[in-house]
Amino acid sequence: EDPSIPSPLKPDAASIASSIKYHAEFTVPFSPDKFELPKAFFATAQSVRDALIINGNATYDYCEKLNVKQAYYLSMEFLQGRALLNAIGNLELTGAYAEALSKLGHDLENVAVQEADAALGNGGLGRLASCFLDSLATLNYPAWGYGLRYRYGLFKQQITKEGQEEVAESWLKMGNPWEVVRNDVSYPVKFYGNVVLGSDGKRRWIGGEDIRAVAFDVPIPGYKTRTTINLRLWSTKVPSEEFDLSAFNAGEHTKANEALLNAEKICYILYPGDESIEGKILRLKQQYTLCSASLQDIIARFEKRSGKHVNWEEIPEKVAVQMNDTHPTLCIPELMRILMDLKGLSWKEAWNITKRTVAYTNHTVLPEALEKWSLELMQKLLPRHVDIIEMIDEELVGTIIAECGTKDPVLLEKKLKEMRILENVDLPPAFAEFIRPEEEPVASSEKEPETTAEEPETTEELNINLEDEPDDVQGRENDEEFLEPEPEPPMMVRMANLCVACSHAVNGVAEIHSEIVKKEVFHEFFMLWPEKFQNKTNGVTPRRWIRFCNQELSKIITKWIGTEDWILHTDKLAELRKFADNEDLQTQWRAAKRNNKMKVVRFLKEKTGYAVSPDAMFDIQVKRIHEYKRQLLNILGIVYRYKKMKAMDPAERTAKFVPRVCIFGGKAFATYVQAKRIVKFITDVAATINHDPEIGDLLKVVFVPDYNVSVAELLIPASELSQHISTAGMEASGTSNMKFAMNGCVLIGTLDGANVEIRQEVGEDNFFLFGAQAHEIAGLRKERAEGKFVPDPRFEEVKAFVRSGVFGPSNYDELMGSLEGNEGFGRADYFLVGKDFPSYIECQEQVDKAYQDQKRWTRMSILNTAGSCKFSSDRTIHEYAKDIWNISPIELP
Ligand code: DL6
Repeated sequence: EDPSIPSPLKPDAASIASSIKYHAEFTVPFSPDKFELPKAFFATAQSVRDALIINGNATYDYCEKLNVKQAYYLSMEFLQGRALLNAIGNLELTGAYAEALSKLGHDLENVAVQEADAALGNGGLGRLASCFLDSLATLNYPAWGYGLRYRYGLFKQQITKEGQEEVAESWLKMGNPWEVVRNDVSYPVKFYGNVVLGSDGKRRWIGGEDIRAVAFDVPIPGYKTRTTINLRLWSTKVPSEEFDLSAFNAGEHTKANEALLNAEKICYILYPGDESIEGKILRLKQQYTLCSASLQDIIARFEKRSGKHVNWEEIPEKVAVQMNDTHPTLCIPELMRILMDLKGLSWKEAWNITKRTVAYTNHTVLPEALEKWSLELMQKLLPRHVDIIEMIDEELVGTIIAECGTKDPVLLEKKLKEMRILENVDLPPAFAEFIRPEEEPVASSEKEPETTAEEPETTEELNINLEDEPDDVQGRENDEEFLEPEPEPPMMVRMANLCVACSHAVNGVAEIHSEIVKKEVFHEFFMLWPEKFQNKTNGVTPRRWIRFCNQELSKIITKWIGTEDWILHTDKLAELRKFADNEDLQTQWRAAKRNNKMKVVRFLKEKTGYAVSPDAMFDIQVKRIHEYKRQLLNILGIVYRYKKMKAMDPAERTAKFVPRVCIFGGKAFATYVQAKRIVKFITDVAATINHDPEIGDLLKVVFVPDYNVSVAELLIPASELSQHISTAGMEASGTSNMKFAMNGCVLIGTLDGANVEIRQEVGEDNFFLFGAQAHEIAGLRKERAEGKFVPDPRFEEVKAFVRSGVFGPSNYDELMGSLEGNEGFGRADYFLVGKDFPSYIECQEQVDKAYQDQKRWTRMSILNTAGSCKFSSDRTIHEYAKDIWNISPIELP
């Protein structure tokens, strides 16, 4: 052993310092003369990475040796955030790293904030995937994550006078010190081309456009264990660095680079706009790249571990593939293709293996979010997969007919309509006799010929019938002359139906959501295969979401429980219950909260210029901006409060209202116009209220720009009240609600998603409940549609106030109109803001009353932390491992 090379497995401060110095000199992409913060971060991260690689290799070798069953989590999103503090925290090296850096003239906290957030996700779904990785590693499960290495993370949000503006987030600008590129691990991924029948009677996919997916590995350390699992992210490039040298030399520079750009753009951004055909194609290419490269990799590993005698039927005993929502659905036909076309298995064999290998998690019941793809588009891009999907659809049709029988054709038709994977497509010829002739589906699907066209040059050539509505033909309806024939409904592939038909397990992410999945969204499937359906209530990692982001509270918890075991066994948090009224604990608890609030006060000043008081209640709603999450209800509640305040004299105002800082954060999808209007409205209200001298510290409203994981880590520990106020039945689970509760924040919310279970766990008295319940929503919408809804006068008052111009020149017609039966602006309060408004503002009055009694409030806060045991992702992962994946932990020797 060369003693001059520092060993990452001897982690005292001195050896860490020399490892950092080594990296600063030899491995970082910075010039040699300075050792400033960005370079210090990079060198520190690389020194940590050494340890992670050693542990990661040991974990890999051990799994290989034992050849145990392994779970693979496929997700288009991983919202990792920053990694440094998490990694050294999990390795229990935080103190040693702080000391080492201080020897080198730097402060750990300043170094850590140099790291760009890895924002390869959009919201809860992506952050859940990241929490799962932490728990999988911590609990020593053999598992990997697979995703895409987007060059640009979720956009950076800037708040200007116009509202939200999106700017590209180049998180890789300075390089990524955590990843290891594996140039020797790459797979071909094909698009377009033809399917031909070989002389052996088998179908083959040939021609088309080929790219390669290259593996980038990110090691994921567990807490207090050497187990380090892998997040493999794919990046795309051209095969064998194709470059058209003659075109380049002839001055055709763009053409020379065309193939490269075509391949690389697949991994440019998460969720490229898909209004255009180009955008749709790119998204489908992304999904297929993830599925194809990951499945090829998984199968290659299975083959290698099998040794000389590969028994393909053993795949389900060695491999579990979890599809995080429908985005990775293509891994179903891709696994079938690999097994049949490349490994020579029969349809029956491949189908049996696939069904026992894949499982699906549903994360949304919003109809518009249930993915569908144009069959035509898919046929052009992935002709072999469409072949396979058609056969799966045929298999499903056969099962439905066999189960339902043909005695009741109306029922049979209803079931087929709801359950088939292909929508608006004729029944396969073998089953055509089962359709009642007078009600034959309108779409005629002339089956594509055996071979499909070569890759088209332009999108016009694609000539695809997308699902878009025809142009507005208002006013022409009664004019016989202009009556056009009804356009044929487009043929679509319903990805969720494909998932349910092929998965051995289907789960929702909170109890109420899983019930809705069974009783409504996939009811017919549930009747057919009740045994497939499960619930797996989400969870969050207590390492990142209390231990590391809220150090002060963590110390208090450890002190009062008498052990830090709660970080691994959150059921121990329940022991705090018995101290909920203890004055010493209450005093320490409040002090920790105040210190966390002080950090936020400084942060808000720096980011927004607004000065807020740490003595006011911090009331927070941070999540993606969406109409169903009802940021609009929150801000209208604030407007109502402001209006009431203005009508009172100062003494009355101060007696009645608790001072509040109302904090919003979240991004609106770039093309979601209504969500962007909401952002603009919040910032306009903030500008008026915050500058009103009569109001002062009694009410402040702040929209925090560019909400991301790191901002959440700062805000959540400082929160006192947090809002989870979706229209009941629409939020699948929510996970920030769990993080807030863990950090001693009291929730105000509807009976929706995981709120229901949180309220059960923390106790009804410690949760502010309001609003209509999920089973009432359909009736309430109907009532609205029939014009029977009578709005509360306070709701009318608040809308009129907004329209009066108090918050600027706009009358907010589109927003206010959307809350009324005003068809011009769409959905006539589809999200029932007006219905829930009275109970919401009354509930907020209860919040004020409770906060005025600080002892009562602190008790509620402690009981929220104590009651949050269930919401650790460790619990969730154990459940997936046992009930769905059938995997067991491994203990590294
Ligand atoms: O399961 C994680 C997370 C839930 O907590 C949220 O309630 C839910 O909205 C979110 N779902 C999605 C689905 N998006 N799509 N498609 O992000 O999942």
